[in-house]
Amino acid sequence: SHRIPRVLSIQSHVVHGFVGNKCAAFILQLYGFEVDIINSVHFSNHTGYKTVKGSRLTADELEAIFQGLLINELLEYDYILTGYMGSGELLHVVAKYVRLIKSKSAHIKYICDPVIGDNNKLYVDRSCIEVYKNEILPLADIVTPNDFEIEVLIGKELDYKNDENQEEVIWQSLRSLHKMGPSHIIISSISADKTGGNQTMLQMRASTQFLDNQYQTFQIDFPHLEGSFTGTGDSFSALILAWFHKENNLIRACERSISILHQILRKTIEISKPINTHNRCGHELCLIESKAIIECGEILFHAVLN
Ligand code: PLP
Ligand code: PXL
Repeated sequence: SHRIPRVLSIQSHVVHGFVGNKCAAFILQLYGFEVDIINSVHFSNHTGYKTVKGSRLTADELEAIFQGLLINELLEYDYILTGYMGSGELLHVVAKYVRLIKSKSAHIKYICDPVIGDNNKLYVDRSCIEVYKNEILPLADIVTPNDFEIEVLIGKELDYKNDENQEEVIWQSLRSLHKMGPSHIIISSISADKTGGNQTMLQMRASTQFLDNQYQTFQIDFPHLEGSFTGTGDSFSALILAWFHKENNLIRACERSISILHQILRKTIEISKPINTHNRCGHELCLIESKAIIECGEILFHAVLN
């Protein structure tokens, strides 16, 4: 029998715009997944606007939701996806129930975007860091950190550009993170600033750990697009989940996901009105208008094995 794959997605909800669950639900439902949605925050809009109103889920509220699902025997998933959580307390409850869901079935995959911050700035409470390290990473199958999040998680600053052996720095850091739990790691973009490379390009790096300390590592180079976008990381992790399910292959999943995201950004630049975010121009992703792009999944950029 062909059962519809079920996903539990725990991320932000915004009334207007596209970040967190607003991205993940649309993308995953479009691909035919059944998505159960827990909102870690319920905000008017993302935090780039001049004001944000709304509320955050508390650890007790999250515990109650999970208890309801558990008692009704609804805690049965094929995938778990998490993004912005905000506090260590909330993450601790997530870890407890991911552990429980995984204990019932061996095939479940947990895709975790370990949202901590970017460009040396935290946008979650500090308490998240230890919970990610000690409780979440050991349960995660696929993680999608940015380069700042890797540094925080492995507890080491990475100096790519000034290091004689840049490749070694990157791969050592990936291996350190593998040792903390996840067998798949995807850094969706490293800027040319960091690598000292071609300024018009970005680089994805990814790594899979097989049994007995064997690794497969690869990169995908893709063009940098000017502009300020939100929800790209959240869309990316949902795309990875979907294409990892369809392809059962991390390389193909990454090629599809980064190619689709690039086309969504091009579409957004082409048709969207910029919004004023902290005196910069920003764009809400034009996800609905990108429906055909998401469904098509054309590969524009190819992986190169390292
Ligand atoms: N800014 C804030 C306030 C956030 O909560 C988040 C969380 O995801 C981000 C930025 C990061 O988004 P991304 O995962 O697309 O880098
Ligand atoms: O996409 C990241 C994100 C998630 N959640 C909230 C946000 C943002 C980005 O601004 O504000 C609440």
